[in-house]
Amino acid sequence: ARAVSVRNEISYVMVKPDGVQRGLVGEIIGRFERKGFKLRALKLYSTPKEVAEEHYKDLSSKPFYKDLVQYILSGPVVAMVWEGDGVVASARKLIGATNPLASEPGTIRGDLAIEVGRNVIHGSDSPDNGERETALWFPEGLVKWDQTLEPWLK
Ligand code: RTP
Repeated sequence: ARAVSVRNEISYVMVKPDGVQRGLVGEIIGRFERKGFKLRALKLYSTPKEVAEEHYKDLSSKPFYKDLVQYILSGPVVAMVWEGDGVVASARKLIGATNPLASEPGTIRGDLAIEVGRNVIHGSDSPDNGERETALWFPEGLVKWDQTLEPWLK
């Protein structure tokens, strides 16, 4: 039997409204699936203003804060939680640098975006924030499922 991992790291990952509007949801989810992370929660979500403000509260003194909140509220997002060893740092690598013009080709932003204010995706920047953001966006909790019980998944 395979050893059970002692780490249950999770990252809160969100396709932002521009990614949903541009039809990039499948492309983005596919990259996380192919990497091998485990999906623990997923919803198309019309974000409440308080949730957007709380999510970005550390940026509330920045000049772009108001535009940022307005952008997140401009349409539905696809909210997700991905689990796996090292998922937070790995998701940040898959996503690429904040400014899409500086993101490496091969990353989500490097391949799919141009503007920092429309950079299609969010990923938690630390395991603690992965937990905190997950609690904020999924107060209903995560879905429990065990891949090892499903041999056709590997
Ligand atoms: P995220 O949290 O969305 O993954 O982004 P990040 O850590 O790479 O970047 P952060 O500095 O935390 O900024 C959060 C989001 O704010 C928007 N932003 N706009 N107009 C601007 O100069 C500017 N700078 C940041 C981006 O949507 C960024 O992802």
